[in-house]
Amino acid sequence: MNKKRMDVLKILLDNEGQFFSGEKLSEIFAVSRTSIWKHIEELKKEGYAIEAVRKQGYRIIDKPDKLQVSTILPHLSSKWLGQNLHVYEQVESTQIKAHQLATEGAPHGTMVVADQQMGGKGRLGRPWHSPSGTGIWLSFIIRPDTPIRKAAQLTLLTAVAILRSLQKRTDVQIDIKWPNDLLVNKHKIVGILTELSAEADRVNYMILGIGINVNQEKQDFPEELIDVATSLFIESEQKWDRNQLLIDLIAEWESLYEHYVTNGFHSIKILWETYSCSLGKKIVANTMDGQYTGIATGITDEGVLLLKDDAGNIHKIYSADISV
Ligand code: BT5
Repeated sequence: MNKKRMDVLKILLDNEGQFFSGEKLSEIFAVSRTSIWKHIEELKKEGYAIEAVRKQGYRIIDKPDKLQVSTILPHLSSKWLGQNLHVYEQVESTQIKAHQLATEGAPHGTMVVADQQMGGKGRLGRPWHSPSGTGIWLSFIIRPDTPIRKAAQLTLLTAVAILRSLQKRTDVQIDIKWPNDLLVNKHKIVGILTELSAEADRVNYMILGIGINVNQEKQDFPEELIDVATSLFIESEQKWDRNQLLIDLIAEWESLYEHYVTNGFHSIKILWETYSCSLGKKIVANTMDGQYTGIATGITDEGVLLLKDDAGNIHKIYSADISV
């Protein structure tokens, strides 16, 4: 969408439900009223329901339920996260797109969002169910100046940021399960996939992939997910504006990350511990080198989970599937 049309849209969205005069719009943009009218006609084609009343002007009465640059970009308060934004109707996986962009030199904060993924990825090659019109499937590139051993901190920071941004709008009680799941009543509502490219011991770039189940109804999940997955709609019996949730998440993630860069991981760790549902509980950790059972006693300053077994030995869990 061209810049002027996006700006017209922003004004109408900022004044949603109220009339904004065509004359004022033409003054603001220093164009004729016919030119404004043409922008309005184009916006209608994109799915906006806009009412035009003589002497009163234009007002938006309905927005398309679509993730789109024109609804997101003008409302971002972030300095860099999401400012280079790519939104697709359908992709294989936003992770793959983000990796491609990163190798082509895309800047820190570049974001890829899709309405539908045909081959959404979880960890260890597991699939991530990403149907159209329901969720937020996104990946973004960051280029942190950090050693590899600290990369896990960013998965935990991401979990905290998503939880906080969702709880700004909803009353749904969300818990974090180490390292990358957000749960509601033990059902997964968000998954996070962290991938990185490194040289020697330094991170070259990281891709943070996030899948948020927003408006799925129970029957939208395939059989095998019915008992393990949930969505904001299922938990709150209300449909949510995905563009708005994404705008909130971008603001929260960037501000938490800037805090982390300036002050270190410690306060993020404290937040994470407050939201965690695994700490102090008996857990089973399935790792690459075997299964450990014991109490999750905490996380280290590097984001590694500490598990105390029955014999009192402490194990550091770097990567695992956990059941609580
Ligand atoms: C994850 O993996 O939880 C990471 C998921 C990351 C998805 C995002 S979407 C945007 C970006 N682009 C991608 O291609 N991926 C990222 P893991 O912990 O391995 O969990 C995967 C497991 O979660 C699957 O084996 C299923 O059991 C379950 N699952 C699959 N789809 C789900 C969904 N939509 N909601 C809840 N659970 C799901």
